[in-house]
Amino acid sequence: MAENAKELFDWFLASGTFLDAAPFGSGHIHKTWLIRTAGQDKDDYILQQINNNVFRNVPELQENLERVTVHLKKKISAIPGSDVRRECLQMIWSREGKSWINDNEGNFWRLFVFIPDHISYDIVDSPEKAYEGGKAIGRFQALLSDLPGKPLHETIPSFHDVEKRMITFLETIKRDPAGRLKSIIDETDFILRRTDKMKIIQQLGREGKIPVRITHNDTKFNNILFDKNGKSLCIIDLDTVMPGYFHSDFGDAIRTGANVAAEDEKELSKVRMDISLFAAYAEGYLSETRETLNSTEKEYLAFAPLLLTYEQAMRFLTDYIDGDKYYTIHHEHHNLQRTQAQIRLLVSMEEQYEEMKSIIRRLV
Ligand code: ADP
Ligand code: GN1
Ligand code: MG
Repeated sequence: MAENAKELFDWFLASGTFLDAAPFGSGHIHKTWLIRTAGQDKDDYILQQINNNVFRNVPELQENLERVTVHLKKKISAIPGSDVRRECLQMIWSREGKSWINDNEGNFWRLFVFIPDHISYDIVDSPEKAYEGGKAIGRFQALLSDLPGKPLHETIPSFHDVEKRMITFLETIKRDPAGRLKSIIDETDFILRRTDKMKIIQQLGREGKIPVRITHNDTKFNNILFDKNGKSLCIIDLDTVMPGYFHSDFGDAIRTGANVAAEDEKELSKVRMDISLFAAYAEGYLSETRETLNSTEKEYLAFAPLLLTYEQAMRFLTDYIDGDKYYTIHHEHHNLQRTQAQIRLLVSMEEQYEEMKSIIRRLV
């Protein structure tokens, strides 16, 4: 708990009087609190302690966020009927004129305006929401396509570089620092058997057939906030907005938005990809991006969910072998449980891959 939440809050130029603070949300990276202020008509806020083990260069991270949020605000406010206060993530400046503060223990903090009356989905329960989420991600990518100025910083180097992640996986296996390798032979084998197949998007990128664009890179479905009528409001968690392939965003949204079970479901028989959620998401996404995507990007769109689910299984397993250094965990074997659920999800996608491809062929 941020015992000093009031003190931290007072370092920012926020309006309203601090009332209380409580942990908020289900993100795996930062520590997040909701700060409520006194008075019904005043904004509430999201206070975050930035995870600077994951984001090593906080000034660069925040510079990206400043540029991206300013650009989105400008573009969204030009859309008739838009409500920038609810549709854009808004950061609050500190008294020192920065978008973050550094406390005397070396921790970094930032403050966002809380978007009230939103709903976010760890599990998606209808094709309508999947469609709406797809449209929101497609629109987000389009809005950022003309971001002016220099390229964004790579806030996490090689974030979706699956080949590098494979190397890290192998190195971690070799070190086996937590002595867990003997208990995960099947999972390790599952990952290793697929390494060649999973390099294709990167290979096509190197050949210049898939372009580098500005992407979100963490399109977990709960990073899309919805209003109470099921309309998408705002995309949050902008820390990894940087150069990347559109496939990462499409794939990760399907990984999280078309799985009928939780990302860490213990009962593996419950885990599967729902093809109607996949189709609805793809339809919404392509309604915004059909004109932009080139033919190779379209051809490999159906493969993206398999790749991102594979990558995620490998990331969770790497962290498990490494002794749980990266993701927030809620119990001892949480990262293994997450790995197993992602493996089960990938099997379900592999079983439905032909159908996924024919849906995309129909839609593009
Ligand atoms: P993490 O990288 O740890 O996932 P996020 O930036 O996604 O961190 O924030 C964690 C959670 O906090 C989100 O899933 C969401 O529930 C909530 N959240 C973050 N920013 C806002 C905001 N501006 N308004 C409302 N809720 C927010
Ligand atoms: C993290 O930040 P959050 O919880 O939305 C992670 C994603 C993973 C996801 C798995 C910066 O996302 O890449 O896909 O967990 N974010 C970072 O749940 O590593
Ligand atoms: Mg998040």
